[in-house]
Amino acid sequence: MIPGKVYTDLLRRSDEKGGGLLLLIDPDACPESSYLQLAESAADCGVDAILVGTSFLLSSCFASAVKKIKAATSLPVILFPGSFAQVTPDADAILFTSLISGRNPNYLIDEQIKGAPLVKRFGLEAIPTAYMLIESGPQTSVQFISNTTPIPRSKNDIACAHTLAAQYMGMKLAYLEAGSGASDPVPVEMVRAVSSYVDIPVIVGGGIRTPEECAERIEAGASFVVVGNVLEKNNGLGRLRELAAATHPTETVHV
Ligand code: 1GP
Repeated sequence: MIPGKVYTDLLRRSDEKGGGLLLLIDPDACPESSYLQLAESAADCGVDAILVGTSFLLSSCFASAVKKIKAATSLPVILFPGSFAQVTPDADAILFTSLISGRNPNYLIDEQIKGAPLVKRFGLEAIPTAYMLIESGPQTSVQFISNTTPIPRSKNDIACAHTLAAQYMGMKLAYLEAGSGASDPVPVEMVRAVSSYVDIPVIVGGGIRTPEECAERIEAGASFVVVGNVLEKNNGLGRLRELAAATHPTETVHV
């Protein structure tokens, strides 16, 4: 499969700036006015792309939220779906994930079979992504909903073996996930071990709240950091700017 434009543009941006920041918007987690304000300001704050997704939907209309987010930003909007029901038309691409750290066939292949025809029908760029849950303190929503056991946070060798298998199966990204709002982000040493062991770019997210936590993971080899929860809680555009700067260590700032 030939890598698509969204994927190649994202990697080029990350290469040029030494890393990248992906803003996760969960339309179920904050009011529409708040997430649209984040979407409108994201490009100016230095964000590289917007992910949209949620573990489960209680209140929002997901398709409508994606459409409004897309209209509010010039950045690529990439679906990060919790289920095939979140495959909607008004996005540029989709992280076509398989939850390879788990052994639940529903999230390894069933959801993908239901979602694939929709991806084709909507003309979305599919980015094959190995999704791995990493132990992160108290149980997160994604662990509970997926009914899977995360990779123990001290077991770098297990994370490396999973990621290498994903690379050999043709996946284009590896996503190390602590879970949204996790108390303990993915350890820096695990990011370093995985990033140096495989050739595919590594994304890391879940419970990352500070510029320092972003910078440490980029320095350890991650190509992208994902943040969501900390911005939903604080609605902080200033914080978003700081987090973006911390993920772009080699960016030239013009004054
Ligand atoms: C969750 O990795 C993302 O899927 C982002 O996590 O919301 O904790 O930033 P946070």
